[in-house]
Formats: sequence, structure tokens, C-alpha cells
Amino acid sequence: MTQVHTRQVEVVGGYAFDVDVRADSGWQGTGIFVSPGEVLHISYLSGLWVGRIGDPFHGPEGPTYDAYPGGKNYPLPGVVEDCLVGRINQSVFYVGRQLRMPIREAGVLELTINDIGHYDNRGQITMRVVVTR
Ligand SMILES: [Ca+2]
Repeated sequence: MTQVHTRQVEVVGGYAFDVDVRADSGWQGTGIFVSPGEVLHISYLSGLWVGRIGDPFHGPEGPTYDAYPGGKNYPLPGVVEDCLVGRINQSVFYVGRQLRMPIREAGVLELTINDIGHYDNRGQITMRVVVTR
């Protein structure tokens, strides 16, 4: 697993991190450990990526042009390809532009693009991850 660049930033009432997620890599460890009782908030800050050279760049919501659901061997099957998805242990979930999710299982947050062919991907996006109790 790749370890991505994570920067801790100051926020009121919790701790927060800005995480760069690359399009040309599979699961990327954020180094952010979450525990039951906490709430995970993820929101889009900046950047664009693409899952195939020549297609229009887009954000973590996935393409709005020529979009298809991910196949059964994708990180999150049945959900639009090239969107941002997350994983804690074996539990995979859609992130997109924004997520608010209570934590039920302790683990490290990982992020990736919902794709299996990373060789033709370009760009990266930056997400803000806030963990509150
Ligand atoms: Ca691709």
C-alpha cells in the first residue's frame, strides 16, 4: 500500500488533515487512525483527476461524461468508476465530494480512485479529513 502525503491542519473542535490522493495508484494509506465513537468527515478541497487519458478531468464525484459503473473487481463494484472511495479494514464505501460517517470499527483510513487500470490515470485531488468525537 502506498502512503500518501497527509498534512495536519488546525480546526476548532477536532483534528483535521489535508490528504493528497493520486489517480495513478491503488489503495493509499492516509495514516489517519479512527476509532468507534468518532465521526469521519471528508470534503473536497481542490484538484482534478481522470481515469483514462483523453477523457475530461473531473473531481472526486466521478465523471459526468461517458460514465460507467465499476465492474465486480473494482474497489467499489456498481458505483461510478473513477470516483473517490474509502476503506477502513475490509469495509469499502463511497466518498465522492463529501462524506459524513460514524465510525464503528477501529482502523486506518485508506483512499483510492474507483478504477483497476491505473497506468492511464492522471492528476490528484486533495481532500480535507476531519475526525470529531
Ligand atoms: Ca484507468
